[in-house]
Amino acid sequence: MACLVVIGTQWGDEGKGKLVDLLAEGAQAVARFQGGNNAGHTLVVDGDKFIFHLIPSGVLHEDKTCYIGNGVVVDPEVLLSEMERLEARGVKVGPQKLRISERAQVIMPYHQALDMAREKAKGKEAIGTTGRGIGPCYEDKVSRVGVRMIDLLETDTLAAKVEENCAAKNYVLTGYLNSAGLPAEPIIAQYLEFGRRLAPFIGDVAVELNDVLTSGGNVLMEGAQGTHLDIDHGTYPYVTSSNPVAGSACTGAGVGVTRLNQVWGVVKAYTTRVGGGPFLTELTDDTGQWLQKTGDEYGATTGRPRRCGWLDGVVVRHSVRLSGITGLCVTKLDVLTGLDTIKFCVGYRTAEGQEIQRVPASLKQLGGCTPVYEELPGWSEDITGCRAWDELPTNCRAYLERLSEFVGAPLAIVSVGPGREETIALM
Ligand code: 2SA
Ligand code: GDP
Ligand code: MG
Repeated sequence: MACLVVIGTQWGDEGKGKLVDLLAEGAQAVARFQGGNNAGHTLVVDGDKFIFHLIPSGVLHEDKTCYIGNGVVVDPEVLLSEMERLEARGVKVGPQKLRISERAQVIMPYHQALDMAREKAKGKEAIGTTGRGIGPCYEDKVSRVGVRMIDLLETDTLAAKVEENCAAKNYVLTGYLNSAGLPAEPIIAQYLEFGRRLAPFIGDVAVELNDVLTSGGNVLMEGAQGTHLDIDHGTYPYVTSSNPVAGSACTGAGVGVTRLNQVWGVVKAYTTRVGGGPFLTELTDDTGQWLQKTGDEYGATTGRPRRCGWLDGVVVRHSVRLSGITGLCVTKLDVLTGLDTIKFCVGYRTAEGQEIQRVPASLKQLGGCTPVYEELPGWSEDITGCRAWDELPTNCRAYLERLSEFVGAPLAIVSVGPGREETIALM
């Protein structure tokens, strides 16, 4: 393995959490490199369900160290409560187990206030964010006014930054967004207290991860969200504010490009999207509702129902290209059981009648496209007990083979249920 990056190839919620938990077995370290507590990564272990928002999905393995890289935006309150919830369930999360980059940006109360007030002001045009303050926090990072984890350990630095930021943010919140402003003092006191509690966990994650690799250890990089939510490569502006593509593992964890060996892309066997934005293969009919119900498609962070539709090969192929994906992990195949026919999108027909196999940057152009489908026969056999390729029904294998051929990447893993054991390894 050495350094394996696991990313989402669609609009998130492909099942990255399950895969990372499973693959963590062969790693010494598991690291998050982008996003924040907008993520909801679900694991089902021995029938017990865990949802992680900030803590990497390797945390249930006793002997693995989990890292939160510099590219992650950290809400310390959410992190501390996630740690407490884990401890209450018997999972110890000490400073040997969890390391947080001193360079990671901190989500502040004014980030969340801005996120929610802006979404409200946008009305019908809202992005459909998770309301966790992700966008405003990344904005401050790029504007060079952000608070970093290390600042929580320096009273003067923190006080100066919070005072300056509150003044600027309150101007916008009260002046433009018709919302309440936030006083600086209580925030400073609260965040110094968070810093005091998190101090033993804060360190130079880039150095520590490189040490693991240099000493021959394996590192698993855990992507959050999905490629089509990428701020550069996704359906902008209906995207998140980070880069979920594999290349971001380098900048977001402080590991050199030449250290990455493999990139595995997680593909849900159909497509879901939560929040606004284009979704060409969306089904607003009975089949869409059936997928939503059968797949239990609700946001793992906000509980919002996820929009559902057919698998879009153009979307996945775009992701294979952008991240240099070397293996596909196909999840939720079991959800498709019982459908007579399954549609697979292999192109977009533009308003002018031309067939294309790439995602146009213009939302206007994309909105004028209709999906071009291939129809494949479904299967009715229960596949949740399958543990080997040959045990899968012929039609099921044909669907997977067509996907792999179309997107140009080999199959690595097939997942037939949420549990760790409900998995077929092919690599
Ligand atoms: P944000 O909050 O600024 O990142 O929102 C911007 C867009 O990114 C989408 N987004 C997500 N899409 C799928 N899953 C996510 N995590 C949760 C989950 C989502 C939930 O695991 O189910 O619970 O609602 C996630 N996080 C961000 C978001 O919907 C916006 O379209
Ligand atoms: P992530 O954000 O990519 O980690 O995915 P989420 O946890 O948000 O959503 C994936 C959901 O699908 C979770 O509830 C998982 O437990 C579940 N899941 C993962 N793999 C499978 C699978 O193969 N079959 C079924 N039925 N559920 C799965
Ligand atoms: Mg999720």
